[in-house]
Amino acid sequence: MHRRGFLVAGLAAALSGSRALAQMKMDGMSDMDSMPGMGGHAGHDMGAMGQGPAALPEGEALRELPLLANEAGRQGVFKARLAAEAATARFVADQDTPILAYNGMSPGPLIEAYEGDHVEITFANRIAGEPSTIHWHGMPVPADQDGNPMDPVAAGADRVYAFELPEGSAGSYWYHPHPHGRTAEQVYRGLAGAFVVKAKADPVPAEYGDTVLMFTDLRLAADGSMPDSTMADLMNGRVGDHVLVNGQKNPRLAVGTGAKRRLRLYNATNARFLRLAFANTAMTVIGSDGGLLEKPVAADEILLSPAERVELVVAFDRSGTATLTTLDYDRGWMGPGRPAEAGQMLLTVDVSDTPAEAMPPLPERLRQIAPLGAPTVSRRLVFTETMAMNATGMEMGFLINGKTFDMARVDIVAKAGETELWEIVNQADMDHPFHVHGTQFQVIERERGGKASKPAYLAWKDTVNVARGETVRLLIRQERPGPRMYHCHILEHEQLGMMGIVDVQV
Ligand SMILES: [Cu+2]
Repeated sequence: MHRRGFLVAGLAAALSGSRALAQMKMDGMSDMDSMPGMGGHAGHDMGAMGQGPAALPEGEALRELPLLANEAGRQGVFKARLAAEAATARFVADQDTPILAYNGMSPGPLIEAYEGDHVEITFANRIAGEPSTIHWHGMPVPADQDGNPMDPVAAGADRVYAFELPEGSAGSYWYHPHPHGRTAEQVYRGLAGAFVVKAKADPVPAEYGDTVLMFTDLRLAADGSMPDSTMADLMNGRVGDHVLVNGQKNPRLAVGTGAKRRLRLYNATNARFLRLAFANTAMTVIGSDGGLLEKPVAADEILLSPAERVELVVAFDRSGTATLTTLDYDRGWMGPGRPAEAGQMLLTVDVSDTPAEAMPPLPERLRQIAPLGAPTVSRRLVFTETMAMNATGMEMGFLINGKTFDMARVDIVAKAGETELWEIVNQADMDHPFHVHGTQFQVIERERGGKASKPAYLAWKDTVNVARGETVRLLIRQERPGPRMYHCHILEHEQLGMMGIVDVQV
């Protein structure tokens, strides 16, 4: 409210032009009309059509993400080109869906490089009339190579991103656009890809394979197009009708009894919280955003908030069907139309009676993680929302320490190489997944309702969910100088201002 608030309509105009503004006003109205007791999905564009979401074909064989070819032709260098451009996808028979794609694909091609590699990727922005960038999410790259909103690549322009992958940086990273005011739309229209940095010596048996499962979220209008975002989408973050895995709805995988598979799960959705169970299997967490844990940890379920990743070893010891499904999770939904979180089938695994080839056991120790030592500085970041109805519409603001993002303002000055304690305090009514660029951090404590708890294990993270009413304390050390973004990774919230800049100085 007050001076910090936004008028949705004015905001929409600023973000996406006047065409989207009209759309937003209309959808906003229909949301409000349906407010009392209507269970309809606020995000839908279907009110006028009277139809539910389109049915997508299910049960195709799971496709592995195609690899981005390395054009360097010599050891220790990864060189390639990524073009962001308009493309067409076919999610439903006989309907073309205009999307955005990297090299014609959504999700984009899988980048696989090794610790110690020099990476050089030429980005060609071929999105008509829109700036873009490539942000290397979670990766230890220099500030001026990180595709932040201060370094846009104009429509039609090319730029080279170059960086080294340090020893010890093996992990499950990803890449996506981060242009000012356009990130949310470019991502939900299709721009996101996985970047796996492999270790030269990997303790996980090669027999388990190594498969990326990238979750994205799709909403289709009756004509096969992706509808513009509504007011409910801006408030809650855009949640679609279908969670896709590597671009497919509920694909199938076939394994023999006793098989173990290494799976890297990516939440690449704009705003969907994925609480996951894998029936008829045994799940073991072996890695987080920034690579392997010290030891494997058995898990019954996984909560992946937007932008988080987890590395699993899944054992298929019982023949029959094993399904990866979503469970209910209440992340605080504003207004009507809370989507059904539970019961989405993401992946179906057919476990045959035929025994799999013998699988070596997972080692008891995976690697050592040095705890970040005693902090020299403490900081407190308070997340709040302001929302109110007034005569002209809904006013809302997404704030960190009472402020919305200003590209020209440095919010925090930090010193390279120094450990800091960051306390992320969520005083808002929704969960907000907190992300920092340029480094990985270690969560040391969570506090909720006056009760503090330590995490069960040490892990490298670049994104952590901060539930409503919760405080998360983490240790963080930036090694490289330059400005870095920190923000909520519900991309609509980031876009509406829940972001700041930490300037790291030598
Ligand atoms: Cu948020």
